[in-house]
Amino acid sequence: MQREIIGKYNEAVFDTDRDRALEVINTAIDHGITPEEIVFDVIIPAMESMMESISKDFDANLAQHFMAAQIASEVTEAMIARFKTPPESLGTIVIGTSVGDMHTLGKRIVSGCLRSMMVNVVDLGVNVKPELFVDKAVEVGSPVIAISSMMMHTATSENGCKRVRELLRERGLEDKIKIVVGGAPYRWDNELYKTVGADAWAENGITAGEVIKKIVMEARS
Ligand code: B12
Repeated sequence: MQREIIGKYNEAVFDTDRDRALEVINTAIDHGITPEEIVFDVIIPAMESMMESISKDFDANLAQHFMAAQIASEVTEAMIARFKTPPESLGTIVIGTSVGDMHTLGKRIVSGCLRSMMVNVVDLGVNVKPELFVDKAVEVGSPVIAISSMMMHTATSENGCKRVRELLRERGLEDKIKIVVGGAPYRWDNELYKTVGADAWAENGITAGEVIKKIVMEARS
């Protein structure tokens, strides 16, 4: 069943046929597949295989990338809203993309994973200024600032994670708030998180959830 759904969903996404993709997902839900399974076993692998084929197919254009990401994003949002409601929140964290970065999908998936792990998420959106990350983290008592960067220049920018680190240092918050980063550049260079001044990184939504939840739990004890 799962394989059939993945096949049909992939076909619809490659054809950038939004309605057909949603129909495949709705049928799967009717057959008892959970929203969590849809995101982790269908949407993410489909996105990965799309990325792989895009990197091989030089005719694929930006509009195609965008449409496919939009469909994945729309389905992900709808499924995340239906994830099992956590009985009790373990804590709250803030997340956003760094200045200049409009890529939303990875951040949404990380947020969804965290919510399903009982961690409350304040999503600051895209193009988030360093000051806002820090001010909001202080306001909501977040032990983690999670920064998503999908481009090398937004990951390494002086106005991104590096500036968040400076602000935490200036305000004496380094013991209370940890920085966790993620996105494509950190997968290309596993040591990059240190260069930009982060405390940790994670390569996908599930490991991101695990790394962040661990810090939240440590902050509680
Ligand atoms: C889809 C896409 C787009 C879509 C975005 C749609 C949207 N609403 O998000 C559109 C078409 C709009 C787009 C635009 C652009 N893009 Co683009 N895009 C991509 C693409 C193909 C996939 C990104 C994606 O959605 N991945 C799927 C998700 C599920 O994966 P993910 O984001 O990596 O997230 C996972 C992990 O990284 C991790 N994670 C993510 N965030 C976080 C945060 C934390 C805290 C943690 C712990 C973990 C974590 O968990 C996530 C879930 O598993 C990538 C190629 C690639 N290989 O990544 C290029 C890519 C990122 N784009 C790129 C570029 C250059 C651009 C543009 C500049 C193109 C242009 N000339 O206009 C613009 C920039 C717009 C801007 N200012 O941000 C380049 C960056 C190159 C570089 N060296 O920096 C890439 C790598 C393509 C390439 N090979 O050249 N893009």
